[in-house]
Amino acid sequence: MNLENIKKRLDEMLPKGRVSHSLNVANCAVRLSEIYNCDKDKAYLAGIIHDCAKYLELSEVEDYINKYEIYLDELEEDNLALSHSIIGSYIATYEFEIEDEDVINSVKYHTTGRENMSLLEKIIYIADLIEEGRKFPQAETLRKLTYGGELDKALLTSFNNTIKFVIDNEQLIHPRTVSARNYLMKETL
Ligand code: DGI
Ligand code: FE
Ligand code: FE
Repeated sequence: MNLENIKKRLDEMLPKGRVSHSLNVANCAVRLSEIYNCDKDKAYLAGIIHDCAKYLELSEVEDYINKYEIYLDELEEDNLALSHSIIGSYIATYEFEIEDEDVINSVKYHTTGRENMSLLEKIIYIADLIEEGRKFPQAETLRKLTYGGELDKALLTSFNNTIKFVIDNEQLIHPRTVSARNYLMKETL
């Protein structure tokens, strides 16, 4: 599918506010690609599609899982907040016909992060949190770090924020969030 058709499909799959978040993430990811020397086209593409599965109905989730034989772990099952990134990566592959593994993985791991993330994965992860529409209290700190050349520090701070947020909300922490945080912490020591 070309970019124009992908955008049309996204307009059908997502409410207006989420389309605008996705465009903001894409534009932010392009800006970050200039700073950190990443592929701008890949950054834009990964940005616009990253939340494509965020508004699936329960029956559609079931259909996708069966059709593409998607494995969801115990925490992802019945939790679209965690599974939309995994399911989205299959939609990227099979419906948007994207072949680039790095783009696909940037969608797949944009919610939890993971160990040893690629530059594109890091850019999409952080652009999701600092795009101009994001108003939460820590966003400004993350923007300063990210635009100031401290991408890994911004990521580590976000993983810590997420872990605190999940604890405060009495939810389960996904093991990938923990590995992402520990990996980066060891690396930046
Ligand atoms: O899809 P977005 O809203 O743009 O952002 P996102 O894909 O980063 O999703 C954020 C959601 O993911 C938020 O509700 C918290 C949730 N989340 C992230 N890491 C974990 C988590 N939820 C649980 N239970 N455990 C995690 O480790
Ligand atoms: Fe998301
Ligand atoms: Fe998002």
